[in-house]
Amino acid sequence: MTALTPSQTPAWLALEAHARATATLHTRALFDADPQRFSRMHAELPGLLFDYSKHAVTAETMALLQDLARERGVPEARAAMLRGDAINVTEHRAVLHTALRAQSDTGLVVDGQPVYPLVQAELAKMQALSERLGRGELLGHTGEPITDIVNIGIGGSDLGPVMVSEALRPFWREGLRAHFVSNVDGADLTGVLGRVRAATTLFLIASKTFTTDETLTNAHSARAWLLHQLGAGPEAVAKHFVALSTNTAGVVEFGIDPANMLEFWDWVGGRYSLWSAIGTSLACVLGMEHFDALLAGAADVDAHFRDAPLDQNIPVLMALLGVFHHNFRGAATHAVLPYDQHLHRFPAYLQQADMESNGKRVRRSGEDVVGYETGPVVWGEPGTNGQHAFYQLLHQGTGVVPADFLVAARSQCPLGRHHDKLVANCFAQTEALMRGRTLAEARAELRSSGLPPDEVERLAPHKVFPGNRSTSTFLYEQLDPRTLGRLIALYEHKIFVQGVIWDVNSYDQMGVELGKQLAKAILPELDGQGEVLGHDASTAALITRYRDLRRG
Ligand code: G6Q
Repeated sequence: MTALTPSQTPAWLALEAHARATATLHTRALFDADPQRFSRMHAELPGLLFDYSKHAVTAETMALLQDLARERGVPEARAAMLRGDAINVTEHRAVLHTALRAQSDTGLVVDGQPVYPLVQAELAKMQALSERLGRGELLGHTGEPITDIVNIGIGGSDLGPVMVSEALRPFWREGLRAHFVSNVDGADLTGVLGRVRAATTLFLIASKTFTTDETLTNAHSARAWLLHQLGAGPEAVAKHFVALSTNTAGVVEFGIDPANMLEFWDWVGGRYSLWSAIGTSLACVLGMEHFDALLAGAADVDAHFRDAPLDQNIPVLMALLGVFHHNFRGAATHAVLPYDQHLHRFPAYLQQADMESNGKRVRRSGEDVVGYETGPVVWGEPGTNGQHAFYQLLHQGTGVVPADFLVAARSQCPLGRHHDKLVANCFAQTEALMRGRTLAEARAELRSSGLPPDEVERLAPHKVFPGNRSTSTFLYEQLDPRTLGRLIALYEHKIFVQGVIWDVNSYDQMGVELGKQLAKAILPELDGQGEVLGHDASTAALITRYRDLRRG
């Protein structure tokens, strides 16, 4: 990899000059000038189309971005990740979520251990658990079959399973339900416990480290509730608690037999862990065949990412387009807009995946702070709801917000003309964002509605849409497990490529540590009596006021 700061590389400088020279180009004009624009600016996987022709970029932009990818060593970095090099440099760890979904043994060895057999052994355990559940053979303490799975975890040990379980609701097995508890706010656990019966509930305690305070607090409360409800002693725990973790000692200390533990490894990052034992809730509620299909979909994309040339490589294209908008066009955020109600947690999932990975300001070597934008704010809501809320800003606001639109050709829940209407809205939005509406068009439209000339002039400026707002469209056959696996993996690899270009370590999360440490210090002070010392005046006053208010 080059020793130059990314923003000093020839390709970066060329992109800066190019961005200045093309600042006034309008995508509408680019379409008008080139009827072949779509055919040249899309890429495909079986059953999935990625259309990026509505981005405000030219063929030259794309060529320069590919130069940047090469100069930043993206192909070499990709090879290093896939062969298990310790690319998580701050934690000296390999980054091998791709190995979790490998469809055959490639001979990968990490820390002296062949990876494939390890992964397969855990998958076999997941399958056994899932099958016993499916057959109604997994019995609780009282002998009743388990019907409800409660996953207790947070962050990477929650967001992936929640998102996938919601996305694949039509694939849930009959008679089984999954629930998720993450927040240490007692409202979360209380809400879920109000919907399940202790005798028929299995708790999955999902924590890579098994030290996360929120998860352990929820797990302890869940255990106390269970034993109280069943009127049983600790012997009931074995029938109702399973641990998903890398930390056997922590699991034992909590009181879960290691026989009831599904394991994963420190080369699986939390936000990349849904493919591991952390996905057990999914294997349970969807059935193993659907979990396997999810893995297979991700593996399809791993192969595509590894083999496709850069200019046809969807995650690479996604990453490069993002870099162009964030670093050369001033976009600070990135919207993810699924026209798919079941993907309603997808933006939240990607928020963690992206912002925890690339929300960094120190270069990988630690030698200096970057002098350019890195990870954007990622946000979004499903369409069409968003259209009646924040799309106003996307169309007519002052900022640039590149956006991803995702939509299926076949609905998971066909109902009359609903799906065609959904799709029509999706396509209409990307067209409107790209084309905009000129002043002349606004005037003509107002005139044709019969308004007097002075009203036309008064209103026309408000009806102007600048257009030229960049969007990608992902059009896929249907949101099934394999397609979802593909979509997630596309974003994972996009994040990886951007991290390489920005020269940040996408695989640590030091930024979540400081708040955790301070919370530990403050907790005992909430019960204190005297003066609050050692804090700034605001924090001290808040602690004191909290003590007063809590007393009532
Ligand atoms: C993800 C992060 C973080 C983590 C949670 C839960 O990449 O590391 O979100 O997943 O803090 O951690 P545990 O799984 O260790 O409880």
